[in-house]
Amino acid sequence: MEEFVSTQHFEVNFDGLVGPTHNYAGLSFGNVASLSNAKAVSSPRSAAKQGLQKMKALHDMGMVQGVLAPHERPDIATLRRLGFTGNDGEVLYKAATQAPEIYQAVCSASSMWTANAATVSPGADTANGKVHFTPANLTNKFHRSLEPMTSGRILQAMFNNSRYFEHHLHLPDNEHFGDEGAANHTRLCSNYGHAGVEIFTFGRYAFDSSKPAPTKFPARQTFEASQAIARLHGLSDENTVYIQQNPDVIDQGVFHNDVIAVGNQNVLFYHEQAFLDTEAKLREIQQKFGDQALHFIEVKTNEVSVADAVQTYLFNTQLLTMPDGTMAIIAPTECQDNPRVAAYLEDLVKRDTPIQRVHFFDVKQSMRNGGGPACLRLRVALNDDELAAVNPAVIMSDSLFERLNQWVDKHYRDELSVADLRDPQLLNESRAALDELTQILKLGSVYPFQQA
Ligand code: SUG
Repeated sequence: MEEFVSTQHFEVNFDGLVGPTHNYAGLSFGNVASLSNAKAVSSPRSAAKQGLQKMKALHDMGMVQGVLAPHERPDIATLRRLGFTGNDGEVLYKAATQAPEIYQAVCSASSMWTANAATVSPGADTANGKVHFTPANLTNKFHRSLEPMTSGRILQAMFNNSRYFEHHLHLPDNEHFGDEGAANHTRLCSNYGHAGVEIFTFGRYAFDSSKPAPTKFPARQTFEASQAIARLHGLSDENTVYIQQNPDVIDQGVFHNDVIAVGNQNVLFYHEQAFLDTEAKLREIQQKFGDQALHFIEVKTNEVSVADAVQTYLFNTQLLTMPDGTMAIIAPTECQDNPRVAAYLEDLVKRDTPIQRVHFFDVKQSMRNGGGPACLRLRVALNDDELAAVNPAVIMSDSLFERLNQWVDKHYRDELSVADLRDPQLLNESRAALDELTQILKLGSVYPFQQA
């Protein structure tokens, strides 16, 4: 067969590497798993390895897979900003004894959920043809609001070429512009290289309290934040859809839309209760998508309840186009263990949709904090020129997998309790680990401790 050169397009998944302080402090009100596992003992080492196994498996399936580095924790710079003084040891001691809640928050390894690192729009959708990145401000949770500056620096070190990539500052740090990044953003397209429909899902209107909103748990993302991201990225109105999440499901633990819906190419997989005004919104999506028919796969409440979806993370799965063109679901083992969800998935792959396979992964360490397979990854659709401009040291390979496993074995603890977070050694261990990691991933000095 004759070979011809054409532009290729990929969806690259950049997974968050779990940081050395991974723990269960119960920090996320509205996130059922985080609250119900509060104070359990974690295993940073197995958490990191579970994540690496998933990355390696996707690489082995022929996907392009990347790695996103964790953040520096405990976050000494924030503690100093909050008035704790002295040398690093004194700052830690004072914060841990005088303000344990603040201290636990600055120890969180929550940057591992890279679906919340940023919103990304591929070049095919943006006015200037560049790939746009806006780190999420994550204002709703104090421990997460510490992430955007470092996420921005890490993304710039990975996508460091202004010809192809444009980086924005995160939105103003205020609940009116609460932004949770790609967890509330889905892109449908006929091909990764063609302009797609970018769907922004939000929980409430910041400037209009007469509109529906949840009453029990917080709506983390606002309509106004979603609109601002679309403006920054130069998206056209013809290719953008805004959908409000059903406030009732937020009140049942759906703190991000990716807990109740996931999309890829021409498939939107969602729960019947996920959205408000569902029928009209699906029509708008189809109309903006164009002639080609979309597969709207709606899961009914009598097939899978919202409670089962929240417990198993059926929708926090990765819906991936495999190299052979079929789609596969990357699901947590919790889906396999729940008879109703397992039966649903078994039936789904027999239907006439692009989804042909389900692969189960054990990511329990992350799941116990409410982070499934899809939370752990940031999707970036790239063409081959753009991919060639990405820092190659962050792309998964057999040797990087081996190197990162050795690195985890060398630096990570087997067990970590919330009480252990007070151990002053943890800061030194984390810094030593991250310093080495920036060399492995060739990131330069992205952490505050490296810049001091
Ligand atoms: O923001 N959990 C995270 C989970 C984020 C999941 N991401 C997506 N759905 N995309 C959160 O609630 C818990 C941390 C603790 O309790 O220690 C936490 O932050």
